[in-house]
Amino acid sequence: MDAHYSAQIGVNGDIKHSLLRIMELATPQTGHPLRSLRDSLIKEISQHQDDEAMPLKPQKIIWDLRTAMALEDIAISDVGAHKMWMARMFRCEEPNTCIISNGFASMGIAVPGAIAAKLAFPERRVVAVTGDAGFLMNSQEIETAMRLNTPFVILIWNDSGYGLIEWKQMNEYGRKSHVDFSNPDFVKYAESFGAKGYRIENGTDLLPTLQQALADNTVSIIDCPVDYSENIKLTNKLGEMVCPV
Ligand SMILES: Cc1ncc(C[n+]2csc(CCOP(=O)(O)OP(=O)(O)O)c2C)c(N)n1
Ligand SMILES: [Mg+2]
Repeated sequence: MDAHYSAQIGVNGDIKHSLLRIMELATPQTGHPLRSLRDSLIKEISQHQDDEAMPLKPQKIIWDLRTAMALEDIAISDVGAHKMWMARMFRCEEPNTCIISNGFASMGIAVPGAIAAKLAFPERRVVAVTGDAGFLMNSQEIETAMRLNTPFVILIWNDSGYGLIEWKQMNEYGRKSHVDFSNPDFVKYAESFGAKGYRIENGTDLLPTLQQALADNTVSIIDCPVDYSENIKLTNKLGEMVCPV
């Protein structure tokens, strides 16, 4: 509960007991109240399926990711602007198939999270979806993954920056400060662990590269350039929806 969610009734109590009692008293929803929201999100993301722009737009990355992954496969999202897009647009059809570091929102969860997911569900394919900064926070765990033989894909959204922090700075101050950095060569970095590395060179490469990487029986790292100019466009669009004047 915070500024954006004002409760009509507050319930303090044991969570299990409270939920069971609420369940007894509440009337089930009829129909599908969230259907129109779901339909409009699907419509929005579908508009980007044939987008060939380079760097790739967040919506196109998510379209290709959803297309390449089976519904029972597991995506683990790190924390940053990519997480905002994943949470907003990644169609999650099965429970616990999109794991997101929320709450305290610690960066660096994606690679270790993918190892854990693969250990728990060896028969499913796993993708760690991560920003470049969050990836570099725990990328040493590629060694663990190689040693434990847990194959999965690491999809790095490369903007050479703290994308989410820049997004917040632009919203708040209209300029950015101290959020840019340079990256190592992620392909060579992957290879130095004995893993596989791929670099996306044009807008139509991501889907076939994801399909190839998902079929690799090792850790595969995809360096995918992202166009975060879409972030501010989304802020403006949402702003218009809330307050059309
Ligand atoms: C351990 C930790 N440090 C700092 C932060 C604050 N923080 C949230 S997002 C972010 C930038 C993320 O950058 P990157 O991983 O490149 O993702 P992008 O936003 O560019 O998609 C930072 C510094 C955090 N959530 N967790
Ligand atoms: Mg980044």
